[in-house]
Amino acid sequence: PVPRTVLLTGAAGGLGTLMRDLLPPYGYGLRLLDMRPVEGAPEALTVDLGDAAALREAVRGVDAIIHLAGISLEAPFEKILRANIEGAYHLYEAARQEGVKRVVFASSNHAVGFTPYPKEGEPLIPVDTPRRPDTFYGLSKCFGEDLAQLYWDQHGIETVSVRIGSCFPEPTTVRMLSVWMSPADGARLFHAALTAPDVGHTVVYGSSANTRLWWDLSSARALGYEPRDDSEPYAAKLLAEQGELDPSEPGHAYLGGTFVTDPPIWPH
Ligand code: NAI
Ligand code: 15L
Repeated sequence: PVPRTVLLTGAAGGLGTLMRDLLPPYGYGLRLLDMRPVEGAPEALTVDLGDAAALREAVRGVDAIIHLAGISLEAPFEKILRANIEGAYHLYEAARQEGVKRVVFASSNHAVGFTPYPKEGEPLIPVDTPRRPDTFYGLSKCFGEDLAQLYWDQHGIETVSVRIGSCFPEPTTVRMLSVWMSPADGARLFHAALTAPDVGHTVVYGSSANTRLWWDLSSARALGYEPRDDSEPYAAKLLAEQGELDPSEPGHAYLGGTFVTDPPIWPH
């Protein structure tokens, strides 16, 4: 069945703001949630992932959940623990108690960020490559993926864990030429993740069909995802400005880019 009412957590964030515009044309009615007010949406639920009772109320009656809320950069472990680890647990508990059977989980490339990216002629990185988180942030995404697997095995709640590359309107770095997911492709992938039958717990990489792609999109395509965008039109300008990646520099050598050496810190 095609889910119609979808809870979008993290609706005030960058990706949430993009998806609020891009998903309704597919026919979804979105219920918005964030700990911050959502601009232009006074009806949005202002709920912290730490508030289990409020979360349970928020998921009541929805057909599916897109879980974007959480700390999206590196932070002290205690903060990551509360927002991303305990927060994801509260969300899955709410889903279990209210009978919600499909979740799309915003995982991240940083769950495997310490994986060297493939050099020319080497195979693309598969989804079952060993976890190599590059930060406490990436580690929390590993936890989220395992939590999703547990709730599938134990409770029959299905999840697509999307290891998102970089979903922004345009690629702005040479690394992003390989990991960019255009917002329109992001919406295509979330739509596929919401509607594909029998996903159990499926892990996919989230990116466009980039010429310089580093990872294998076949598990995403198996859901029916057909990416239409490619970062290549941005390549000449970005390479002229920034030069080629130099894999002898640690901040250039891995999937996670500078997260491995100098991660951006969550400002809140
Ligand atoms: P963002 O930081 O712009 O948005 C995250 C939202 O979550 C914020 O609006 C924040 O208020 C909310 N939030 C944080 N802690 C919360 C809590 N305890 N309770 C309720 N809400 C809370 O991040 P962005 O870029 O929109 O990313 C969304 C999700 O996708 C995140 O989980 C991030 O880790 C993941 N992701 C995003 C990528 C991207 O390229 N944008 C790449 C890989 C993963
Ligand atoms: C992420 O996981 C972050 O949430 C996002 O802000 C970007 O930094 C992205 O990864 C990336 O790797 O570019």
